[in-house]
Amino acid sequence: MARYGKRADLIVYEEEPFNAETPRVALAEAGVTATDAFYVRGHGPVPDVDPAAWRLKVDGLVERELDLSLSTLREAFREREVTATLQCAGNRRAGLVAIRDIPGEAPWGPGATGTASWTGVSLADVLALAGPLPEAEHVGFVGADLSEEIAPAEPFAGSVPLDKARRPEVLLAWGMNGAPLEPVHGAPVRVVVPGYIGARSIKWLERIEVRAEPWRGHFQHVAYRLLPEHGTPGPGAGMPLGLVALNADVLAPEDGGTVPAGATEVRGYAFAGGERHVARVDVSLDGGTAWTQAELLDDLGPWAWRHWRTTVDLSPGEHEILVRAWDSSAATQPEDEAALWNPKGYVNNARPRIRVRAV
Ligand SMILES: Nc1nc2c(c(=O)[nH]1)N[C@H]1C(S)=C(S)[C@@H](COP(=O)(O)O)O[C@H]1N2
Ligand SMILES: [Mo]
Repeated sequence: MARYGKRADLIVYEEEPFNAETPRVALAEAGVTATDAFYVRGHGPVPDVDPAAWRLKVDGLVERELDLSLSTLREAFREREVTATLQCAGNRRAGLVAIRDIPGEAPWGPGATGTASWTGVSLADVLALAGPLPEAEHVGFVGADLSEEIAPAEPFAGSVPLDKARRPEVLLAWGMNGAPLEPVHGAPVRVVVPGYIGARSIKWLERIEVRAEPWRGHFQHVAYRLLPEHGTPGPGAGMPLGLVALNADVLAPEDGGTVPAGATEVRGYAFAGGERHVARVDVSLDGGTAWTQAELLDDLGPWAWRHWRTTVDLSPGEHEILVRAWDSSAATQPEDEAALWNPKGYVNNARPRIRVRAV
């Protein structure tokens, strides 16, 4: 058993802070990822938060500052459930590392993502009580964990635009997959911002600050920004990441594996991010000349990925299976992974390809 009640087959990159990804087989099991298989991304140690003593402060550009207990939060606002995919901006970084090393960043495969049903209250309802002032444009979230990736250590934090924060799908969540939120996933309360990079879904939430400007702390002003290939990370350098870019990967068969010749099922996930949805997934066996359309599986609602499947006929020998997803804005995935390389290794959304040998 890995730590924090996780399955033993999670791929652990770091023990402290704990960072582990879901193996492809576990992602393939169901559209909703089991909690004991759900990936964990932590920039600091899991803080010890006592739910009975926990308070949520809401301050900044508001008419009324709030200081809420957990029971007030649960009783004063309407409970909601949203099924949403979380995806780390570093998901699939391994493909970029293979081109050129990215020191200091975990070489995540396709499992720094997962889908869960989240229970909580809408941030919008809490903001309505606080009353954002006319100059408010962004909503910042501050976690209780201190990250020593930077000196002096900083709490993990970030912001989203006020327009997004006012949407009903943005939750202050205490439940995950029908059970109380686990400590490693942000208990007692985390933010869930569907459609945005995982880094905006702040765990161990302690404070909400309504602001005129985006968050200026390390995890939004320096990290989680997309630099040009030869760029240097620094305050304000590169573009801030927010909405998730269209992405997909193959979950079965195993890359580099051997399968019986003949009919072979190919499965995977595709996630559109933002307010887009997955419109189509194509599979090619000849490097992208001929494509067949995969079947999209369970529709888990507007904030979740789509699993997909198709059956291909494999003659004995080596095969490369190439996939491209399309979203509702008619965007498809970039062809060339090499063109996506960036110094921090974010947003590898290139078309996935796997090799299998049929015998
Ligand atoms: N307080 C806090 N919130 C956080 C983080 C963190 O390190 N501290 N990591 C973020 C990142 S980068 C991601 S991808 C998601 C991961 O959520 P999970 O660990 O529940 O899968 O949490 C986000 N929220
Ligand atoms: Mo992340």
